[in-house]
Amino acid sequence: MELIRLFAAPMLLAAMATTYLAWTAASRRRGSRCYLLDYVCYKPPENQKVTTDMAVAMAERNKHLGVSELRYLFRLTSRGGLGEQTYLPSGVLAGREKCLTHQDAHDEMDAFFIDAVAGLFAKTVFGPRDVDVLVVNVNIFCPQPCLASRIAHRYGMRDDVVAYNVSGMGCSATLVSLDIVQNVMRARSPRPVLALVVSTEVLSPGWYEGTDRSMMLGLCLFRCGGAAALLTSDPALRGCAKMKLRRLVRATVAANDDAYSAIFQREDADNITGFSINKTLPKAAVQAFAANLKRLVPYILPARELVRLAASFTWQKMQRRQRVKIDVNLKTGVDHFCLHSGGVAVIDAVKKNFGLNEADVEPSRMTLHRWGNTSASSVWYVLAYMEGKGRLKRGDRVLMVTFGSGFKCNSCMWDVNRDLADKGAWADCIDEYPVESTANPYMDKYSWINDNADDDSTLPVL
Ligand SMILES: *[C@@H]1O[C@H](CO)[C@@H](O)[C@H](O)[C@H]1NC(C)=O
Ligand SMILES: *[C@@H]1O[C@H](CO)[C@@H](O)[C@H](O)[C@H]1NC(C)=O
Ligand SMILES: *[C@@H]1O[C@H](CO)[C@@H](O)[C@H](O)[C@H]1NC(C)=O
Ligand SMILES: CC(=O)N[C@H]1CO[C@H](CO)[C@@H](O)[C@@H]1O
Repeated sequence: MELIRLFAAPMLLAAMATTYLAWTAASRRRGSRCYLLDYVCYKPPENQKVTTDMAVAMAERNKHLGVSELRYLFRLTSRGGLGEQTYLPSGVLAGREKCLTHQDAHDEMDAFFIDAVAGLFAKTVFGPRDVDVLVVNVNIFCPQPCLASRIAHRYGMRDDVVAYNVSGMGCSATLVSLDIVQNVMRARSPRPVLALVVSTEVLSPGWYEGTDRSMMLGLCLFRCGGAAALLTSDPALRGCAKMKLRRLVRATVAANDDAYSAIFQREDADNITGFSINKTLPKAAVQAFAANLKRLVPYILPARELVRLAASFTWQKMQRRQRVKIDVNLKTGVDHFCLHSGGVAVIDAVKKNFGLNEADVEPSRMTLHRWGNTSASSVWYVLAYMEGKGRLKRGDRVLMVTFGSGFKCNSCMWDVNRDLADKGAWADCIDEYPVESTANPYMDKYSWINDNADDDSTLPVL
């Protein structure tokens, strides 16, 4: 019996390795061709920049907030990891946050569409009438007609363009959009498809003026931003593409109560609607990432690492361990980690749980510092940071990981096609980064926020 067990392990390993090799070879052949031609991250106008002083003034003019709420809000601000250059909608900056209108939301979107989408067409040889598929993802604003129609209208797109608008799918919606694009490409293959993906978030309709602490966090983190990307399945364009999509995996852990309620839109005790963010958020992110990785890992890690994992798994099983623990070394298959810069706590949790170091998460931290949490578009800013720093070289592998309400973790693997060095939206500030500390240097001025630590226990981790 013992002998059989002893031999079973190497045999199992050999079988697993062979199956894996055959399987990945087949899936590589089968895999859709989806190339990223180019992308543009939106840089809002200078007059929408918000400094610590402006954020403090804004909080102080909210008459709902008492001293204890202000103290709480400022403490969050001081630890949020945001710098002095993030952007807010002009309606809020003009002091109209109490009475933001439907038109304000449209204005916010239009400014982005005009700048980023037009910028993208200007950067490539393609025009709006070349687009076959248009996917727009905006979470909390779904007007009639939808935003996809608004873009098709503004740019005079063809009448056979297939347009999708994705809403309510949280910060990980960028990869939901990519998944849609990839599926259309597969369905239409071998006919080539040109796809435009537009990812952004509006702040105006979601602005929260109440006093529920779990809902105040958003104000300190969410900032204006957006990105537009052009993708193709035409192999003839491979030479000018920036990256090739290798594999995309989606995971939703909504069956778990805590994960499901980690980010929730609801009314507070005064019936003011807002987004509550639960302390359980970093845990939900780690759980969703683990669920995602389980399916992604076979496609992204080299055979030797998979064999090592299989061996470790078999060994633990043979020892009849109750809980099998697998330490995946992601770095064997990934050169760059492009993580959603949602907040400091999520970045820290992912770093700790998946064996990453500070250099791996630097692009995400710096993106949070420069642009804030720009929701679904944040990964594009992170990618632009890596590119701007000249770190993306031909053949490099980039793992893009997004998190969002649901709770979802969608991730994908890109292969870099050529050396990239476009500074994009970072052009005027890339040399100032990385900053040594993302702690807010101006909070000393408001030292009274630390006078009383009584309400620290209710501070959700950022
Ligand atoms: C956070 O989630 C837990 C568990 O799902 C729940 O009991 C708690 O009420 C939530 N807190 C807030 C502030 O929503
Ligand atoms: C909130 O709305 C509910 C249902 O309409 C109502 O019963 C309650 O009194 C409202 N609360 C406040 C504080 O206005
Ligand atoms: C980032 O912003 C989005 C919405 O804009 C929100 O769903 C998400 O929870 C935020 N991330 C964190 C860590 O707060
Ligand atoms: C899938 C999805 O989010 N569809 C939305 C598209 O836009 C319309 C109008 O803006 C919404 O009502 C849909 O929910």
